[in-house]
Amino acid sequence: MKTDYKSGFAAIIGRPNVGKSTLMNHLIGQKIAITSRKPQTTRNKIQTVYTCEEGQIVFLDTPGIHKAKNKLGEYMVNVAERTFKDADVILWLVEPTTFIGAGERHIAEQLKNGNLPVILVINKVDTVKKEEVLSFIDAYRKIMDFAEIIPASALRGQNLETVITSIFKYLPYGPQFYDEDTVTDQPQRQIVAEMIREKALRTLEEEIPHGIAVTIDTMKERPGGNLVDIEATIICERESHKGIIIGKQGVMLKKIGSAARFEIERMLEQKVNLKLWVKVKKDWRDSDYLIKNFGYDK
Ligand code: GDP
Ligand code: K
Ligand code: MG
Repeated sequence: MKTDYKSGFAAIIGRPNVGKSTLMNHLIGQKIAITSRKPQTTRNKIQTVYTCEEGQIVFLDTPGIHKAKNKLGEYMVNVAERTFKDADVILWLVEPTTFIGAGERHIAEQLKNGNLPVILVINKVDTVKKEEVLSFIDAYRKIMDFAEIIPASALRGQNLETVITSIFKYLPYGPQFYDEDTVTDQPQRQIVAEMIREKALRTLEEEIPHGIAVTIDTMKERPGGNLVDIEATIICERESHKGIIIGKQGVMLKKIGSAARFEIERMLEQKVNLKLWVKVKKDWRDSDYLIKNFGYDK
């Protein structure tokens, strides 16, 4: 038995759209958390697992910390707070800037109370001049004591090895929690639902706000194992949204379906027959029952 093996939990925090999901996907080398240009894409606490010679890191992806406007918002804030408690180290992603707003200062205050080591990742440095990076580091250094400050680009994969090395520095010695083929503990259905939701958000662009959810109604492998039948429902808040999602003669829904099918087939390494439905459920975001029903209660 190895005695120098390390294992533990790293929580990824930071404002919506700072690149948390992109970073995690890149580290894991497989798409698990969905990404998009819209804020608050991530609703669930997703665990991904990174395994190497040195040990195992279990990543906790959190929804952005923000003020709750409805039940779903409240739920997302709660998940973020709970995730804090499970972590050994915190990975805080920020934008490359010298302007540190009230939101960041608020997060820093919370972290100071937490006693966990905080690794600051200044992400998206591919979008700024190299000479500027030092001034960002200086600006952030002033708001709290960080265990490490690492400039990186999640999108380009720049400096991510340093991120991994730094995380291991702060993990305890311990056993391997998951076997090395595991990349997530999320049920496959939930990942499939998230993939469909991502394609819907991307395809619809600015037309539909965040009021959509996806449920998987059936997911069954045909005998012989070379085809999976999936039926899923896109839930929206208004009749008018339903019309937009379906599109003229079903064109929009077809687009969403074929983009999603392509990605699901890649993940499952199987052919997929995907059927999509659209349903209206008013105010689903304010309903405890529906939030639970859609699997947002973990
Ligand atoms: P999250 O809300 O924090 O999970 O952010 P996402 O991972 O969904 O990323 C939001 C957007 O920022 C996406 O369009 C990403 O492609 C983009 N993004 C993430 N990391 C980087 C980066 O290092 N450089 C650049 N240029 N864009 C990035
Ligand atoms: K996002
Ligand atoms: Mg995300």
